[in-house]
Amino acid sequence: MKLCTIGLGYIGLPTSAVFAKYGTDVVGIDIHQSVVDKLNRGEIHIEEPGLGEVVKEVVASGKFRASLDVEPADAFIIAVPTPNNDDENKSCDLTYVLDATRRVLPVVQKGNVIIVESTIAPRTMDDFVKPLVEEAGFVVGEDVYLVHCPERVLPGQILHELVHNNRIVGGITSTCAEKGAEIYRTFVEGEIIQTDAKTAEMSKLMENTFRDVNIALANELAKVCNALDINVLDVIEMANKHPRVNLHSPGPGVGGHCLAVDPYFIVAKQPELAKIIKLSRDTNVSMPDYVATHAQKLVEGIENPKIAAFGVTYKGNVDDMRESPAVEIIDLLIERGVNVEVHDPHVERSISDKFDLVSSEQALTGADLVLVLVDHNEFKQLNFNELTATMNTPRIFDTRNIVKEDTDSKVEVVNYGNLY
Ligand code: SAJ
Repeated sequence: MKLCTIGLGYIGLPTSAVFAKYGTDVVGIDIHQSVVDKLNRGEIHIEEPGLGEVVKEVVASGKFRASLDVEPADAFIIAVPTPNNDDENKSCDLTYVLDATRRVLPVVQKGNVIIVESTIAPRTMDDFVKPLVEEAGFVVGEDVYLVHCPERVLPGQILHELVHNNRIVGGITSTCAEKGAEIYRTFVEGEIIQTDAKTAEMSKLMENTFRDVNIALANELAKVCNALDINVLDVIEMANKHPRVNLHSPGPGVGGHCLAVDPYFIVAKQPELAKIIKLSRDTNVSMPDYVATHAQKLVEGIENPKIAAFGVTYKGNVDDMRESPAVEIIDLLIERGVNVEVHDPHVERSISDKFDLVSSEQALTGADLVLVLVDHNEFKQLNFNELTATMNTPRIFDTRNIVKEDTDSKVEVVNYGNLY
């Protein structure tokens, strides 16, 4: 089988590499010449554990190559971004998905399978993608098989989850779903569940929405407990001893290109009905201001205070800064006139024009607060002696509850449990 993947980002690249590793001939398409060149040298442009080795191997074996131009193949996988539109309810911007479909159609032949893996608004396959394929003269389900197979892998564990997670394969017809399932059987060891396209679209969106709503509940609880002088972390620990309760962890906000984006796709389709989903988004969006305001309070009374912000990515042990609440918090503090120096061992260049990245030594020197914004492994064991020696005021505000207090040291650790 030959596969042509459109989009070589966080999903398209690992998916292409794994198909190639399992014997499929894969050509991956990207619009960036630099990405194509780098991949063809066997190097990668994103951070993901284990990915570098697999790409190197499949480029060397000739099973994978990258190109700017779409080529004929047996199957096509579209894995391009679906950002929010700039409208009131942040609806799903289908531009890249529809453009990719239009690019593929001129090389499509009878019997081919077209798969959209990008996360899309409910009914996108039926209402937007299918008509494009029909306009090109194909009968969907007879000439060409059209499928939505949403990606569900967790950044940081993509290679493992690609193989072991269950897959939902939503076909426009049941034959489409069967043809799609056949392709994923190449390497998927989890269950492959066949359904229709709109059920697959909504299931994917609800997975991320479920998590977003639960994190919003934890963040709301943190605010309520803080106002009532109750330790929220103890509350969560106690409540989670109940066999049917699983409170999530409060944090500095919800980032990444999934949870902070996808729930809006549902809200935009039914704004009058999707009320909890919208409110949860609002709660999570409010967290950066909450954290920035509390960080400012913690340095109140200090003349020209300096904050050392640790971490800019949307979560730990990744290099992805998309929708990162950490970036928003740092930008907010800088806009409010606070002196902030920023350190992140996983990132080379800041995406914000408001700050650059510095070494941890430089950030800590003369600082009055370490603001831990990301749960990178490197931040779990901060050197308390270094902190006491170099900081002006040895204090930490740990928004991720990862720093263990050292009672022998002079460093004060504040987290959501004792913020009140
Ligand atoms: N977060 C919290 N508290 C928590 C858990 C997470 O504040 O208790 C924050 C994280 O720090 C981060 C954000 O939420 O900012 C999202 O992180 P995540 O680890 O929950 O998820 P993502 O965005 O990395 O990946 C999600 C996954 N979806 C689910 O777990 C339901 C993944 O399986 C999907 O494939 C991915 O979205 C996607 O691409 O849609």
